[in-house]
Amino acid sequence: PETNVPSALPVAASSSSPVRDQLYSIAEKKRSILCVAADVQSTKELLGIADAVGPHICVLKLHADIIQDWTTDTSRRLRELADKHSFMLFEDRKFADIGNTVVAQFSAGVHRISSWADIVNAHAIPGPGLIEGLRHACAISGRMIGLLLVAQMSSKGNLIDERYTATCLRMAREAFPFCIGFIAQERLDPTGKLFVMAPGVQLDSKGDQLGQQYNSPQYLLKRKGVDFLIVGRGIYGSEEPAKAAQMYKELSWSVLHG
Ligand code: 5IU
Repeated sequence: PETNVPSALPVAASSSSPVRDQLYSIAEKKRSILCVAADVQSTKELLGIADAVGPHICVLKLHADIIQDWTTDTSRRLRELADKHSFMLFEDRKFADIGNTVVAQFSAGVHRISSWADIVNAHAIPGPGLIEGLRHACAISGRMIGLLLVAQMSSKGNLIDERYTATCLRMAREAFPFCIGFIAQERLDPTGKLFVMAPGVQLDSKGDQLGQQYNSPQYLLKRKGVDFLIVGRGIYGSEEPAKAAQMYKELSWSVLHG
């Protein structure tokens, strides 16, 4: 069923999560609810995209584990660009193991995610121990990091049903303010305190050969009530990523405020 609710931006006033507050403050300042998914495979490309789209985004989403030459220098330079252009770094790690394991996955290994990310996400399937583990690792890092639960997916035939999504909502409420929202395809929390970032956004395509399904910014923002849009290939795969990012930024902002 379609929710038909307008997006919640701005609702920052009721928030007591510093990460959420920072995100909404950046969004307001830059007039951008755009997150670019930079799914490229080298540090050079990643930093190039980040610098090019930086002025137009509130969040840069990445998969550190597809960067073939990742070093601590990659994260250091990414953080410099995030500070230069004022955007947040979202590692799309989709943690999905027991608490004890995700503590290590979050803080150790080659990527040391908790040392540089502002936002991470997780599947809810292991239960609350996973969230506890991530919160613990976050506390050890001494950094403010926000968690998004994957409550729905954009891919065809995914196994998530309404009951699972409703359970995610319950878990997220219990975990606020560490958990600040969802990756989903529609508004889940009627108050908008727990926000939704929606992937599967592109204007020029309906999907890909491997099950991805795309919707338009208009549909997701107006009909489904999501708060932020995630665009990957529609931007980094275009001839001029900076121009494409500006277009998606302006279009999505005007759908909400125009
Ligand atoms: N992503 C999805 N759908 C989902 C989830 C994550 O597409 O349900 I959870 C990720 C995958 C990719 C980005 O990093 O969002 C979308 O990229 P494209 O716009 O290139 O399809």
